[in-house]
Amino acid sequence: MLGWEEHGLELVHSGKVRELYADGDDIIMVASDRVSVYDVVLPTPIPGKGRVLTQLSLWWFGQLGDVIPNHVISATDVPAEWAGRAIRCRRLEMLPVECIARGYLAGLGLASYRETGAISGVRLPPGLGEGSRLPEPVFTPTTKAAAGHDEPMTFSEVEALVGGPVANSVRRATLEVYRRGAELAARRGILIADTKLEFGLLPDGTVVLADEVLTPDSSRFWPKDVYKAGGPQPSFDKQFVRDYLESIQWNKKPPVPSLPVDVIEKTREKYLEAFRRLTGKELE
Ligand code: Q0Z
Repeated sequence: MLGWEEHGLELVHSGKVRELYADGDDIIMVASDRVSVYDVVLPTPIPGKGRVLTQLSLWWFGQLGDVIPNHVISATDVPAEWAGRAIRCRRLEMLPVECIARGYLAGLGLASYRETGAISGVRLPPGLGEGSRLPEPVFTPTTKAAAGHDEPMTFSEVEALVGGPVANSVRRATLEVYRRGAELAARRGILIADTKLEFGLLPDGTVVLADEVLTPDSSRFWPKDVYKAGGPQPSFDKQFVRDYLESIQWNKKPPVPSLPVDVIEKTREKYLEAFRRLTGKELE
């Protein structure tokens, strides 16, 4: 039974903080206000987060239109209840690779470097540490594991999976999107340490940039003014949440604590600040 406000679309995928619906030949990607930290979703939403991240992604797609075509059909032709936080997209045949570019050492990239001196088969110079800036950005693809954690892939493995030409296309596009994004962001006070992109194919084989782009959910955003290599960096967007969860000594097991109003409000303001700094616009 559908209420007056309901869309009746088929849910095709539900992620931690987003949903994907089918609408005829299109898909509609909907960002919620949910926030995930330490791999869990908090019971407290951050009001407006879904709208900010959706509008930021749309802005980047526009900026990057000369690097690669994208899946966006319309930011406005979506059910009214999702206005501002949903995108109507071309439905693509998604590539089974998470395309990651890294410009700084953190997370899985750091772990891999410590073990082997390399990431995804790319040898790095000795002496780097947590938070170090890399001599140049590196393409560090991973598998898309259905369950459990994504595993690093070498470029040869990507070639074997999707073919040489498509592998070359996604590597070039991933590095160019990262370079352009990180350079613009740094001029505006945000370091983008790494970013994860997803690509898909149109029926004619064209490689298209999909999913979300250069948002704080798909990338590590660090405040540039306090950046100092040699240890962990604070998160631009989620640091108030992390600090709060540390302060109450949460054991990282359910039940997941809710957030106090001042933490919600300060975090909401960080998402808005990221949007304003990067785009130079106020959110409509
Ligand atoms: C995106 C994802 C989300 C959960 C599949 N244009 C497209 N065509 C076909 N499939 C996708 C896209 Cl973007 C697609 N994801 C990631 C998004 C919720 C998972 F909103 N998975």
